[in-house]
Amino acid sequence: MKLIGMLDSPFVRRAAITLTLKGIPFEHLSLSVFRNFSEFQSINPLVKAPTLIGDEGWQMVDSSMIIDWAESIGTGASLMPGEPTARLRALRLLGLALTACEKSVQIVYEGKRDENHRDPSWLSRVEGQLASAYAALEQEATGRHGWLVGETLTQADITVAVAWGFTQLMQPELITTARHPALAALSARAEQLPAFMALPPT
Ligand SMILES: N[C@@H](CCC(=O)N[C@@H](CS)C(=O)NCC(=O)O)C(=O)O
Repeated sequence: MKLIGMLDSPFVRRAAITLTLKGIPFEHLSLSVFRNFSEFQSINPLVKAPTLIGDEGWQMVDSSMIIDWAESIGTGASLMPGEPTARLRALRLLGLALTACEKSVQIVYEGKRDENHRDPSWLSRVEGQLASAYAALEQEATGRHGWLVGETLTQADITVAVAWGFTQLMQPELITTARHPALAALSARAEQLPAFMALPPT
């Protein structure tokens, strides 16, 4: 099995960390959707990262689909709580964290445009959405002891920590540690886990 995409993508990184935690072996091909566009396209014409390629030749895109499948074939306890109240909380947090990832990525993409073609009003809208996602996540993380949903690591912790790390790499001036101490602490804790350390966002 091969996972294609760079670990500086939060979507690729959450998929890679999950595959690792679920004990699913994979080969990582660190191709950029920009710098390695042609090579990526020759493998998957969609040029979407992450792309998972099965030993039988099938391909799957989208980190949430890959994670869903990893849950069904992997070993060990599920990273998603089964109890409805805990599952609701995990899903709500995942929605916020994935929105944060999406908005951070949109800001990066806007920065790739020629300066004359950037849209300041669009950028300001996206920055506001990013700030709202992190404000909501900070509120959810404040005062939690243990992980975000109960005492064991869940997919919510993985995705929130990966989102935080990505935004800190890309827009640290917009989303500061000073205003998000609970998220910074959660992320620091997650980044100490062997699966996070083995898959740094570079
Ligand atoms: N919802 C998707 C988002 C994946 C995504 O947008 N990945 C970016 C890299 S960070 C990508 O493939 N960009 C190239 C493109 O959209 O053309 C997921 O969770 O996997």
